[in-house]
Amino acid sequence: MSIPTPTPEDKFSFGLWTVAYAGRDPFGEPTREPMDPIYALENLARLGAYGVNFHDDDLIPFGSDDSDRAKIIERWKQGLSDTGLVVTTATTNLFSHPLFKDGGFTSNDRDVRRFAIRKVMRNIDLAAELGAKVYVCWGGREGAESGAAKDVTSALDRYREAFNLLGEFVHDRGYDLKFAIEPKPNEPRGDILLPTIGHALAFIDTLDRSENVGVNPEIGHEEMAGLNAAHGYAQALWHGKLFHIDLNGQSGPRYDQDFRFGAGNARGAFWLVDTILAGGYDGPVHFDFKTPRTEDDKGVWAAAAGNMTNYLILRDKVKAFRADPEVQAALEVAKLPELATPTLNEGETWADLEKAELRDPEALTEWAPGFEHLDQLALEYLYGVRG
Ligand SMILES: [Mn+2]
Repeated sequence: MSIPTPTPEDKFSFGLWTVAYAGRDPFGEPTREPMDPIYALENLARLGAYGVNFHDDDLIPFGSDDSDRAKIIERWKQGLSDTGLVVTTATTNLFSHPLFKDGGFTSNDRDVRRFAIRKVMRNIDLAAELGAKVYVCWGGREGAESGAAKDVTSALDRYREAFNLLGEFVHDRGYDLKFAIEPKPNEPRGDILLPTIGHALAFIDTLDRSENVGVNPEIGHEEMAGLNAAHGYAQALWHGKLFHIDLNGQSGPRYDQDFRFGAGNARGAFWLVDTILAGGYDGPVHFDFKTPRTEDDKGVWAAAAGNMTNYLILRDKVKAFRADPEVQAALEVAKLPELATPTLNEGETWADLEKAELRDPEALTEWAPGFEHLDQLALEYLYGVRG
C-alpha cells in the first residue's frame, strides 16, 4: 500500500496559527521560535495544501499602526501570489488580549463589546479583500467560571445583537461572505456559551439573516463533551449549515488536545470522513491542530503533512468500505435502505395508520440487524487487513 500524496485539488487548508503554534501552554513557555507567515505559506504550498485561514492578530500584531498594517498586508498578498495558496476563511482573535478576559460579544462591559464588534468589522473588510468566503467565529472567552458572573439570557441577547449587526454590515458592504460559528464546551472559560453544534444551530435560527450563518464544528470540541462528532456534523449537514469544518484529533473528554487529524479517536475519524463524503460537503478540508511542544520545526511540518495523509488514507478506506459488495449486503440486512423510506405510504394519514394491519410483535422481534458484523467490516478496513 502506498502513502497518498496531497494536492491542491484535495482542498486542504490550515490555520496560520496551527503551524505557527510555538508551543506555549498554561504550564510552559514556547519551545519553538515565532514563525514568519510567509515561511508558513511556502511550506504549506510545498506540502500540497490549497488554502490558509488566519486570525487578524496572527498576521497583524495587535496594536499595529495603519502604515505597518498596510505593509504586512502587501507582503502577505505577495506571499499568497508566489505560493498560489488561497485565503479560504478568516476569523477574529477575541480571546488573547487581556481586554477580552470576560469575552468579546458578551462581555459584561459594554465598551468591550463595542470594541470587539469593531475589531471583527475591520478584519471582515480584509477577509473580503483577500477573497475569503467564510468568516469563522469562535467565542472562546464568551462564558463564565461561576453562576452569578454571567446572566446567560442577557449574554445570548448580546450575542444575537452582535451577529445581527455583523450580518447587516456584510450585507450593506455587498460582501459574498458567510459566517460559521465554532462551538466549544469549555477551555479557556470554565463554561462557554454555544457549547455544542446543537446549541449553535438553535441560536442561529433566531438571527435576522440566519441563512447566512452556519457552523464550523471541530472534532475535538465535540469529543471534549463526550459527543459523537460525526453525528453532529451529520446534523449540521441535514440543516444545510455545515459551512466549514475543523478537523483534528482528540482522545476523549479531557483538555483540548488539537492532535493532528487521524490521531486520537481514529475510529471516530473514519466515520467523520464517511459522513462528510456522504453528505456532499465540498468546502475546504481545514485542519485546526497544534503540533505538540516536544517537536522542532521539522516536527511541525511532519505533523502538518500527517493531517493530510491521514485524511487521504481514511478517504480511500471509506470509499472502499462503501463499494464492497459484502458491506452492501450487510447494509441490506441492517435495513439501512429501509430507514431512508418514509414511515407512511404516499397519501397515508394517521387515520389510515390507526386502521392498518400491523405485523405482529413476535415477527418484528425476529429481525437480526447484524450491526456487529457490519462494524467489524469497517474495522477491518480501518485496521488495513481488508481492501
Ligand atoms: Mn481545539
